Amino acid sequence: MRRAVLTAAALAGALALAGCGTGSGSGSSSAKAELSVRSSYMPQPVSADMAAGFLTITNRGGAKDELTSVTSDVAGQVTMHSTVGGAMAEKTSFAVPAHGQLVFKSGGNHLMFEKLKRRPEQGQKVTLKLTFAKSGPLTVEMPVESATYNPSTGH
Ligand SMILES: [Cu+2]
Repeated sequence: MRRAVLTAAALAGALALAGCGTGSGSGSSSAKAELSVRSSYMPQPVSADMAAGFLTITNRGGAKDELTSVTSDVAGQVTMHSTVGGAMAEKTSFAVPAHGQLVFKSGGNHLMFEKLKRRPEQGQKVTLKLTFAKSGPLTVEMPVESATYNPSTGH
């Protein structure tokens, strides 16, 4: 009998705690993606009709998002590629994990600017628009660096 009472009390306590937890769950503003872009650059293209671009998208929010398309004023088309085992594959979207990063870097994921309208040169900037599944679009001013630029050394 005593045991049964204790169990009931413990249960009631657990329920009360659970109720408290859901009641204070109104602070749900962190449950969406908060995206920002850094470390963007385009190596000055060696070809007259195609260029590559790299950047890092950081998500400080508690929900994932998805990069679904990229457009640019200098290119007729921008495609997104992954590199797996040395071979590149075009992808229609890239996941941006919650509290994580989506990295485009030399030798890995990259953007391909196709059908160039002009040939970007070192010192110029290229404007990009990134479109996401949930978050609003982001505009990026991507600097054009030397053809052999290495972001870890800065040259
Ligand atoms: Cu590619």
